[in-house]
Amino acid sequence: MTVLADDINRVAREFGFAHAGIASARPLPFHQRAYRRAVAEGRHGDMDYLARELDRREDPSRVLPGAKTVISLAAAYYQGDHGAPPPDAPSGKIARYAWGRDYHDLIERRLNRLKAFILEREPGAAVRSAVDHAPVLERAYAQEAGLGFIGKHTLLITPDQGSWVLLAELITDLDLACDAPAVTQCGSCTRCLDACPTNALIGPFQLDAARCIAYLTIEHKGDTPDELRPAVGEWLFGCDVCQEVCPYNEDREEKDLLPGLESRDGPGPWLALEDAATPRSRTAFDRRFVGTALRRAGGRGLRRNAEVVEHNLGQAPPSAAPHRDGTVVSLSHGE
Ligand code: B12
Ligand code: SF4
Ligand code: SF4
Repeated sequence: MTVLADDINRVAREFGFAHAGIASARPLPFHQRAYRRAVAEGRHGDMDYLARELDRREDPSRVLPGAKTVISLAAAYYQGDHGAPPPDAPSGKIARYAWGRDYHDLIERRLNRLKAFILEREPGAAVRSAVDHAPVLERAYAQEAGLGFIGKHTLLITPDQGSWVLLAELITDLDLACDAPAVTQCGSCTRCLDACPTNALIGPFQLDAARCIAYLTIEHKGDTPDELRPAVGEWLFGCDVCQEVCPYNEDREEKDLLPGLESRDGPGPWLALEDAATPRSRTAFDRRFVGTALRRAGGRGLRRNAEVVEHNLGQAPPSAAPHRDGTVVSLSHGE
């Protein structure tokens, strides 16, 4: 089905995706083993859902019976650097993927349009969409589909947008022509591992999520561990440090930005700490942050983060974060 595969690629770009590729839906034993090892070592923090239904997560045919191919899609979100913080109010940094509107709905809508296009051509086909929270090893299938390679910071790096892309998939029972897989090209570089403020990258391709600022500021429900608070620096929601230092992300320009992710449609690069820390009812919080990714942290989470950043702004920049075993390692990077 080469013609349909080519059409899917073309239409995906028309619908706003920066890249599309197709991989076989077979399980990927290398990634299965890496995933199981990470879960066995407790590297998923308290994101218990990652440890559930492992068989399902590792095999697309458990998500869609009869699955033959995974159409992997990447949406670009780079639109510059943070720039200086607003001069008028102490503020915290927002990770770039969250500057505009929440990507889930934006991508889901486009996935549905692409699905409708496929069903028009192949009315009997089974097609299931997935973005982020579906049980799919998104980076692994994207690499298989040739969209880019997984870097040592564990993220997918594309030739055009570097790692500044979000991923999504359509799993199908169609026997589409597959693309050639990409191979990792980090070489001897270790910039991301050296720069991670909390030493969350405990080895190449190994992330201890429980130490990652993205986890601590978005997914984690409890307090920020005392020993990691200084290293969180100014990050109020998410963290981009391992991507900022990556040579594959150097000199990026805004290109193929997914419509809706523009920072004018969301919080943008900085959020006033006072705004983040304002106590609000559930309804008032939802109203204030409606349509943005910041809702994921919840009111309590944002208040906790604002308190950490406020404390850090009054302190000298952190120079070291303790490893899991308690030893202190100097950082080459300082927030
Ligand atoms: C849970 C989760 C998190 C957790 C854990 C992150 C992680 N690396 O696992 C936390 C909250 C920390 C997080 C943070 C972020 N996340 Co997140 N996250 C997810 C989610 C929902 C599941 C990931 C997962 O399964 N983790 C499980 C563990 C076991 O995976 P892992 O340790 O990385 O192991 C894999 C690889 O490293 C690989 N591997 C292991 N060894 C080796 C060796 C070699 C040679 C190779 C090639 C590969 C390899 O095998 C494993 C299985 O594939 C995915 C969406 C999805 N369904 O995939 C998004 C996803 C990975 N996140 C995404 C983003 C954007 C982020 C942040 C950049 C957000 C931010 N700016 O704050 C940070 C980046 C932190 C980082 N360096 O990874 C994007 C990444 C896009 C991309 N370009 O790759 C995804 C794909 C969401 C999406 N739909 O776009 N995330
Ligand atoms: S997102 Fe930040 S804390 Fe997490 S691995 Fe990357 S640099 Fe480290
Ligand atoms: S910073 Fe270096 S090691 Fe890390 S992902 Fe980029 S190229 Fe790979």
